[in-house]
Amino acid sequence: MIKLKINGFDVEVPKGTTILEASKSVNVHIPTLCHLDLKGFGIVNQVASCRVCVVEVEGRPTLVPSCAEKVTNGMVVTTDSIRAITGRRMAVELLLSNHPKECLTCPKNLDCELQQLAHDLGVREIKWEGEMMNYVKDTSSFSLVKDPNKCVMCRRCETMCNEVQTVNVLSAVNRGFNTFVGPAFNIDMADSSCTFCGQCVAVCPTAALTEVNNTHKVWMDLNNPKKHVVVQVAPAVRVAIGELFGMEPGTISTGQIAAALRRMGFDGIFDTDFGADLTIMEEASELVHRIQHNGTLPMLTSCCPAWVKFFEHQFPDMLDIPSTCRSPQIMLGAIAKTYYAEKKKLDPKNISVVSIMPCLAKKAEAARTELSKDHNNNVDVVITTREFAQMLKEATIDFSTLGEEDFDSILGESTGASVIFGTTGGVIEAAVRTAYEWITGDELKDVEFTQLRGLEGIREATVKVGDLDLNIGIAHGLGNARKLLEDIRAGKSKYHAIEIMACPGGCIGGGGQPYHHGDMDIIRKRQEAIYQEDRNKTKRKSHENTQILKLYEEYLGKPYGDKAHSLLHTHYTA
Ligand code: HC1
Ligand code: SF4
Repeated sequence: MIKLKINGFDVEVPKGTTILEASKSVNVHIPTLCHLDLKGFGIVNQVASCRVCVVEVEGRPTLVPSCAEKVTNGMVVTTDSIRAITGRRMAVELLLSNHPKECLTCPKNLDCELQQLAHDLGVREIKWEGEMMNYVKDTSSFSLVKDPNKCVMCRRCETMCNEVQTVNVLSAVNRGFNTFVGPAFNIDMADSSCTFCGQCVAVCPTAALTEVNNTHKVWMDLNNPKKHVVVQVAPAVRVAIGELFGMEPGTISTGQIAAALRRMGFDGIFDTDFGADLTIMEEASELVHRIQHNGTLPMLTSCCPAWVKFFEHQFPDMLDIPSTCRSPQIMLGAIAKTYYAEKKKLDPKNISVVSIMPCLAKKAEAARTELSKDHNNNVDVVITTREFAQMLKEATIDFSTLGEEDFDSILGESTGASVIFGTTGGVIEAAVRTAYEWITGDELKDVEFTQLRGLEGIREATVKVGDLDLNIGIAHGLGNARKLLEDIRAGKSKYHAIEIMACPGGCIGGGGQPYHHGDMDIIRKRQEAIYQEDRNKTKRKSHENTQILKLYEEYLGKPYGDKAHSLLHTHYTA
C-alpha cells in the first residue's frame, strides 16, 4: 500500500493508483474532461491532454495531471490551492479560446461537459481570442453528425472506437492546431467502416459528435393530415427515459411513455416488444431448424444493426452465420405496413412508422434499401430516447406526472421475453424460452436462465434442452464480439448460438440513451429494471403472445414459412 497526504489528510491506497483515483477514494472530486474510465471493460482513456485535472504536488515545479500521475509514498498533494484552481480554469479558458461560442443553439446545450466545467470553475471571460477552425460538418450518414470545430482532442471517441469496439475508424487527422479526430484521410463517415454504434457520441464531452436529429420530421408527419402516423418504442427506452426527467436510473416508465405518445397525437401506439416477440417466433424456429437439419452453427443473433454492419465489413466471409431474421423494429414496421394497413384499410404509402430507439444505428438500419418494399421503407423515421425527451419538452408534456396507459392493439401486446431484449443476454434467453418448449414439447416452468445474465463482456453457458446440451455464447461490445468471431473463423467455436450486442450492456447502454458518462452503475440499474419488467408480465414466453398467434393465423401462416420469409427475413452484403 502507498501512504500519502491529500489536502492535509492521510490516505492509503494500493500501488499503481493515480492521484485522481486516490482523491476520489476519500471523496475529493477533481474535475476532469478527457479522462474516461470504462470500468466494465477495464479500459481507461488516460491521454492527459486537457490538463483540467491538474493538482499541486509538493516539490514539483509545475502542476501535475492527476489522472495520469501515480501516487508514491510520502507524496503531498493539494487539489484545492489557488494555483491548482487557477491552472484548471486557465486550461478551460484555453480550450474555449478557439471553441465556437454558440452554446445557446448547440445540440449539447446543458449537456456539454466543457460548458459545465466553465460554469463550475467560474470562467466569466475568455482572455484570449484564438484562431477558429472552420471545417465543414460531416452530415453524410443517417446516424451521426461530426463537427470537428467542436473537437477538444480529448480522444475519448478514439478509445471507444478503437479499443472497446475495435472498429478503428477514428484517429487524429492533420497536425498541430489543425488536428481533429475523424476517419483516415477525413473521408465521409458514411464511406468509412463505421458501424454507427454511436458509442463515440455517447462519450464525446462536447458536440463534436452528436446524433442526426429527426424530431422535426416527426412533428411534420404528425401535422400532416394525409399521414397515419404510428409509433413504436424499443425495450431499453422504458428503463432510461425517466433519467431525463429527474428520475432515478432504472425507473420503469412504460405506461407513462404510452400516455405521452397519445398526447402527442400518434394514430397507433405500438411496442417494439411486439416485434421482439415476433422475432423470437422466427429466430427460435430458425435455430431449431438449423439444429435439426444440420444447418450452419453457431447461429448468431441479428437484431443489433451496428453488429450487422460490423460483421458485413469485418467478416465478409461469414455472412451465412447470422440469423436471417430482420430486427424487431423492422419486423414491426413491415407488419404495420401490411397486416395493420389491410385491417385498417389504409394505403401503406400513407402510413408513417416512427421508432423511438436507444440507438443511432437504428437510424441507418431503417434506411437500408433491402429492408424496404416497393421503395417504401418499413420504418420512416427513427428518433433516440434523447430526441423523444426533447420532443416531450417541446410539447410541454410533463412526463413525470403522467399516469400509466397501455399500448394500442393490434401491435401492442408483449411478453416478458421481449422486454429482456433490451439487455445483453436477453435476446438469447428469450429464444431459449421458446426453443426449449418447441424442442422438448414440455412446459418450461422456470423461465429465468440466470446463467445467461450479467455484465461481463463475454459470457457462456450450457442449457439443458431435453437431450441436447445447448451451448450459448454472449458478447457485448464489438471488441468482445470480434474475439468470438475469430474463434468461429478458426473452427474453434463450440457454441450452437451466440448473442451479440454492439453497445456495452446491450441496448440499455445504446448511443441514443441519456448520457451515462461511462458509469456502469447506471447500466446495472437499467438492467435490473429490465428484468423487473419481465417479472411484472403475466406472459413471459414469446410464443404465448396472443396477438402474435393471431397474426400468424390470420396473415403470416406458419413461423419460418414463405410469407414470414418475405416479410421478416433478410440477407447480408459484404
Ligand atoms: Fe434494441 Fe431490439 S433490443 S436492438 O437493443 O432487438 O435499439 O431496446 O429495439 O429492433 O426489441 C435497440 C432495444 C431494440 C430491435 C428490440
Ligand atoms: Fe466508431 Fe461506433 Fe463511433 Fe462509428 S459510431 S466511429 S464505429 S464508435
